Amino acid sequence: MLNLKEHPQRRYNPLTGEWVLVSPHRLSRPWQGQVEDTAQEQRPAYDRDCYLCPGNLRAGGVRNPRYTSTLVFDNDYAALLPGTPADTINERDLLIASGEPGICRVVCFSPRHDLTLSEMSVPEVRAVVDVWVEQYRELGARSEVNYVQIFENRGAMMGASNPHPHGQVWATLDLPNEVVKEQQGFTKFRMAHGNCLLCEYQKLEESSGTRTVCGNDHFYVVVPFWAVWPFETLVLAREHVSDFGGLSNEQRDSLSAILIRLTSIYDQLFRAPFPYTMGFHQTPTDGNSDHEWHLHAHFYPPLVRSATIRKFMVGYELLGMPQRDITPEVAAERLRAAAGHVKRWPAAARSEIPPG
Ligand code: H2U
Ligand code: ZN
Repeated sequence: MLNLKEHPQRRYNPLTGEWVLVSPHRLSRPWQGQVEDTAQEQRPAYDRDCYLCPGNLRAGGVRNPRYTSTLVFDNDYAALLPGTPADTINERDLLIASGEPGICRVVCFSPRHDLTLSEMSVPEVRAVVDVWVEQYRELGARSEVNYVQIFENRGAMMGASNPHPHGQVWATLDLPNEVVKEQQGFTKFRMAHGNCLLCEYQKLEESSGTRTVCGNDHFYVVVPFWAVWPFETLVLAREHVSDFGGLSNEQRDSLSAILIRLTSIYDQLFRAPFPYTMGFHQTPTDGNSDHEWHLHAHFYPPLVRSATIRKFMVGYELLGMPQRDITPEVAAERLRAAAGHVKRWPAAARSEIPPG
């Protein structure tokens, strides 16, 4: 009999159709590899050299306004450019390319240089959520935008160029790879079961509670059964909401609170600020109503065991498939334990961990 706590195993990700190798027996392996330097510098509330702080000059020569809440601007080094010809090139089915018009924006979460989402109040994060909703609507309404990818890279380890709290929005003509895979996952599950994959998954996870991290009225956080990154989490809307366009006022507050709660737990786990890439997946803005989506966010933190040891996708993972040692169940347990040690919860983020 396969014992998920003991035996090497493959786990299936029904969202992407990919498998991950889990090796629970390998946890005690010694480590003599790279140790990341996470020396914490004290950050000032305002940094005159920061290109995201209010009133400062950006690289393109534009001066930021003296903003008091959030700020959105077109990325001065945009990876995508509007007006790019969307022509396709195909040489013998071997050399295939197509032009990708798009728009890249930067979203500053706060005028304060020294804060992170975990240290902001619910109304402050709510302002960020409102900007995301606005960006999704505004960019998604353009005929040449079929997908709006909203994300945050936090921490130098994840390649963030600046500690000032900020995220990015990339809007493209084509659906990106991960989105194409997930769309197939939702469709395949609905054809087989007549229901939404993530509605069903959430019910299943909440009934056992084994992988539950936290939750509130409208959102629920789980370490997915198929997680690749050690402390990867999935943030799910409890009701079937397809995208930011369908979020009520209450749901937006609830999302703000859960983001604060989850990032506080992460900060507590090893040492703040915990690095990660996070981002939202939701309905493409291609006007194709056949596709059914369930709004969710992925958090992909790279840390394994401490603030200094990170996971690399190398070796077998590059050539074969992703692999993990600590099981998703143990990771969820550790995140729940960390939650119990958070000293200062922002008032509205204090909601209880669902029993499990
Ligand atoms: P990251 O830290 O996630 O890389 O985001 C910062 C973005 O800010 C980055 O994409 C842009 C970079 O191109 N940027 C500007 O748009 N203007 C600047 O003056 C510097 C950086
Ligand atoms: Zn700054």
